[in-house]
Amino acid sequence: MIRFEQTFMNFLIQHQEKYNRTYHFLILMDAMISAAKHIQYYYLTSALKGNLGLAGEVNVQGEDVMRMDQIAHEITIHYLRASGRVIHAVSEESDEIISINPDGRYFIYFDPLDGSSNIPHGLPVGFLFGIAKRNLEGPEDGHLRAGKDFIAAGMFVIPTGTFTFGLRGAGTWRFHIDETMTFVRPTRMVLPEETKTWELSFNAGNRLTYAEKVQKWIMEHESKYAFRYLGALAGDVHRILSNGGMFMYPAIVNHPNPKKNRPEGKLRLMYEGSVVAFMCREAGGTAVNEAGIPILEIQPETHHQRTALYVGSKELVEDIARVLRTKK
Ligand code: FDP
Repeated sequence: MIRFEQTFMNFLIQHQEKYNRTYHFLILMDAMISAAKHIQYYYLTSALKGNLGLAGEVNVQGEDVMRMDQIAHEITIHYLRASGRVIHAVSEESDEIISINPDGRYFIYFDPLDGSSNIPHGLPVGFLFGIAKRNLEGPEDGHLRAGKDFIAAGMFVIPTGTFTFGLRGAGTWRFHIDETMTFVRPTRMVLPEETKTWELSFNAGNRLTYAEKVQKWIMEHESKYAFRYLGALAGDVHRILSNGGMFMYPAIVNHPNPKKNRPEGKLRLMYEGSVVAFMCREAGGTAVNEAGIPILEIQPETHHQRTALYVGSKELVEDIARVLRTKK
């Protein structure tokens, strides 16, 4: 007997009235699901098509290779245009803010294929996005919204086929792709309080480049937790949401080559930091930057703004935040 599972769209319809989301939002989310499936399909077959290479290369058929992240960007913009619900989009793959429909109701901030070091291997990458509402009452003031103003945020892990989705006030939920490429079986994600599964996730090769107080915190705490690092934010945060613990990408301030320092952090605020911070908040966790300020409170000044990121279980993030807020 075939078991029919609850689909993502069905789940959204059920939550629609309760959380005051309109059919416009459903149409936008339908576009994002279509984009994700399309990217998933492309990614699964991209090694065969020679699309895992760098732009500028030529594949075995003598055709110009398009980078997978450019393909993913174009796919997403195509579906967003077709939906007609978005006024402006910010994409990791575009220097400029993309105007889509002057009558659109939403801003969307996305990274269509995050975790680029995994792409040449066909290993897991992420498609992350955050959604905010435009001001419908008066002239639109701007399009750079802090994470606290998001109404939803999500991440697809590609090609694993999982979709984690946070909806303001309604929690964070995980879906899995089935054999018909439908995202099904909502499972509510709540960060475990029990510490025995907690993990720490950071690029260990960078540890001597972190601020001394961050290095000290790591030395004092790391033996208590398992260490895991995939190198793709969506995959690493996927694990933290299930197992608890903390993902961090601290500021680089002690690099032997000072030109390689990144005091402002590496990850992007609008479509990486705020997205995972929003989902973590809805799952009972929190996130801060290098100054110990909550990520969701940071008002972006530019659309590709960077941030340091500490995200995960409240107790751990708040503990390191106390250290980050101290002078030394
Ligand atoms: P990548 O540079 O490979 O695209 O956003 C960038 C990101 O990946 C995140 O997905 C990932 O968490 C992090 O950077 C990995 O950076 P490192 O390779 O420096 O560890």
